[in-house]
Amino acid sequence: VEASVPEEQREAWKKHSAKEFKTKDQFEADVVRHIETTLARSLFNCDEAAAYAGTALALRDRLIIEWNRTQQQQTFADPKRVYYLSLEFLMGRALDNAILNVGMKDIAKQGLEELGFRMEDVISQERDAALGNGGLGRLAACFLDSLATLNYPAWGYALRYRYGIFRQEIVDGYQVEVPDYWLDFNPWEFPRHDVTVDVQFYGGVRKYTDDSGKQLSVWENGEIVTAVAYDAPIPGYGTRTTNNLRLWSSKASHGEFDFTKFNSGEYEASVADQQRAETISAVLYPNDSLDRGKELRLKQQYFWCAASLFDIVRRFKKSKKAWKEFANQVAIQLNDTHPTLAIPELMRILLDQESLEWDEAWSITQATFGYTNHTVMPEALEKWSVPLVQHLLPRHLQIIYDINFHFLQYVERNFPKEREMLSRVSIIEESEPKRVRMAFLAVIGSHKVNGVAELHSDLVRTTIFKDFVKIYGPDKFTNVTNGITPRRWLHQANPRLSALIASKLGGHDFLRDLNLLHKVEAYVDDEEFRKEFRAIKYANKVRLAKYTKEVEGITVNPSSLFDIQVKRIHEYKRQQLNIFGVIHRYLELKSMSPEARSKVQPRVSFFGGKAAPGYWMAKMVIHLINQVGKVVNADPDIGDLLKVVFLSDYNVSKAEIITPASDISEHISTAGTEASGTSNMKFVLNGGLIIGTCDGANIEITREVGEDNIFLFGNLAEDVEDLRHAHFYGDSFQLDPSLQRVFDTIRSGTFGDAGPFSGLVDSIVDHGDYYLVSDDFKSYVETQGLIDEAYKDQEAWLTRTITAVSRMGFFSSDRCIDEYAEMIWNVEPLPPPKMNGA
Ligand code: NBY
Repeated sequence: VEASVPEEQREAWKKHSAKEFKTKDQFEADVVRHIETTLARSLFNCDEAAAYAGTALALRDRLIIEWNRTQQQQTFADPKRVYYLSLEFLMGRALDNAILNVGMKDIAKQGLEELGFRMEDVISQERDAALGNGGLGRLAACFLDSLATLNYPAWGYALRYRYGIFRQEIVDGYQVEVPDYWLDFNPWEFPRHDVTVDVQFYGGVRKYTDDSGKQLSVWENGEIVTAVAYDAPIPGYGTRTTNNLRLWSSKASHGEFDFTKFNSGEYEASVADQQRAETISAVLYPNDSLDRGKELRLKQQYFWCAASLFDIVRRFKKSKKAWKEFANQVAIQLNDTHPTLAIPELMRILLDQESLEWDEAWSITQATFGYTNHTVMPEALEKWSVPLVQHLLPRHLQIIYDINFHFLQYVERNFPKEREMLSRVSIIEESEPKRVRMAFLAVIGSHKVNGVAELHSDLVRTTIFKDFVKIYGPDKFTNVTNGITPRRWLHQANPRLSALIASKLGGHDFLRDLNLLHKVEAYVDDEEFRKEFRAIKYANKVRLAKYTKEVEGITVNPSSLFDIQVKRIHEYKRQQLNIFGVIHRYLELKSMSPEARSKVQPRVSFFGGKAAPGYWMAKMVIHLINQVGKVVNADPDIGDLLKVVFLSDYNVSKAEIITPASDISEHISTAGTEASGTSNMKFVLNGGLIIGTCDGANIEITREVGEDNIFLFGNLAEDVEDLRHAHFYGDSFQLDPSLQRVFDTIRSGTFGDAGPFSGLVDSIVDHGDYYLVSDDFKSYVETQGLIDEAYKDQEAWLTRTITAVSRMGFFSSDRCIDEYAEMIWNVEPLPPPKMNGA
């Protein structure tokens, strides 16, 4: 390829090719140049926002050089690539990460100081890229970091939402949603106006016979919406590999607006067309575990799948390889069922456009896709109404029916005696209206299906996909326990702890090989190490206390035990169990003698998280937490013994402040409901312990850190069904007296009007307590008591936290990505690009 460019031209390009800054001076020069020329500002009107912009642009220049090289390198080498299809990437801030990954932390810090700015202040100017709801979206972001760090040739594909997850404000104790318009200034994205894909909706299917007499289908006469690519560089840590995250933005296919319509007086109609097209990528759906079946959501899914598949196929076709090579060049991972339409879309391309036979198309498709499941809860499993799919995607519905036909034939042949199985496993649910079971389509169209923690993967095999294990055999189903990137969740969030570990381990290698943390255990009795470890935890608590004062106006004592539960608000995650426990604690404190009170371990209960806007119960949980906080925090009897804080607008950048500050964090879902959890890993890695149920990755965390270093409580997953049954049919339902007292207190109006809380209490008392709050309440409260006692022995506590940190190596997303690469994708790393010159 190089040879096609004349020698002199190549020389000129080489000579003037962009140089990356290496020294502090060069860094400062780049920052100043951007502030002066790109932003048209000067020394005299450079505020922190401008300093951020200048710094980001300087860093961006560096990233782009490495990014271009990586992409060139990947184009030349043409290795098998991974495509991670996720409707969500919860990236958070990019600047700090970029500085770290190119190894310029010290230079940037000093450089900014010379220019008159503090690095922390500059970094905190950046808005979060919040294109996700919770764990699923953040997992995708951690995976991108690991893929680049491990030099895997990989792309992420998603939508460029104009509005990310809403900002949460708390007004009178209630959640209010505010739009998150985040694109005012986003230096990290590159519009590729030349990379577009026309995506079709609606229309009809016509059958025809081609020249060779072959029967073909064509989908035509639909509406066209154009997808425009926006790319963002994803730098790896300590490597030049810089991968690509491609986000699609929707616009009307005819550009600005339709002049024919405009000129014929249909100006409004023309603008409406344009707006309708742009609506597709306008907003992220804020539900984190509920399928609402909205047409616009299905449009988003198809728009994104179609644009991404077109792009992937276009790239493959450039290599001029035969179709049978496709799955040797392309691995596509489906992050939950949201991208399942990619399966019939690839079939459509292969059948209708490339004229492949069904069997060949199908084996290519199956070999290409892998599917990750993130939930076994029935209300979260996507099912699209058949009439809706018929209307929006008529050709895809045909293909889905054909896939189902072939599949059911296969089942019938192999399990002739099990006729009831056919309706159980059919992709089409025989409801009114009929519905497409996306999870079944994803299983059938993939070669591997994985859950995200061991218990979850077991449940996947024994509950929702039981029949499919029988049909395909057990090897199609596997587990890849989730992980987190230690770059963001240790080094960035907790630089001092990272430095302490580095000082003992002789460098930061553990950030690339987290198993090296095991060497920290040798320092568990080292007085100097312990002292610094303790000081770091305290400093992190002081930082959160300061934040709490500034932002929420609540004073908390950093010497208290910090108990934190931050995650999406959901009944299954049981923030209600936590707040009922807090109320119980409050009532106990109120009834104590001053003498008894003086022996109590002071505690701050922090909560944070967003409720889906239409999820009433979750919103009432937020309200209850805030109301309890109002009463408890103002009670002079209580003082520092108990404070209750709701941290509003929990997001990735706030998590970076919150996570390092916990003594205890809560992961208390009803057993069998939380697929994995990932914040549990973040908290322990930062020197906090867990109170948790035997659920999700808590189980593997226990295995790794040891039973003495985690506080488990509550019923087991295997008993949940019987317990639920007993709530409905058992004859002796007795509420624990202390929980009864909590409910009486709420009903009496102690925390304000009890009306809004009746649903919460009734769901437990009258409606079967589906999430088993009453069943676990006693053991929860007892375990919190054990924690109070344990915390009083500060030395023993410290030993536990250090030990736990040293045993967290397993939970790096690097380990996780290597497992995907080997078990599911069959891809190898590609050595990073060499840099010439500079
Ligand atoms: O995925 C979470 C799981 O609850 C958590 O246990 C796990 O650790 C994490 C990563 O594997 N799932 C999750 O965050 N799900 C969503 O955010 C989500 C978003 C949208 C929809 C469903 C679920 N949706 O149907 O639109």
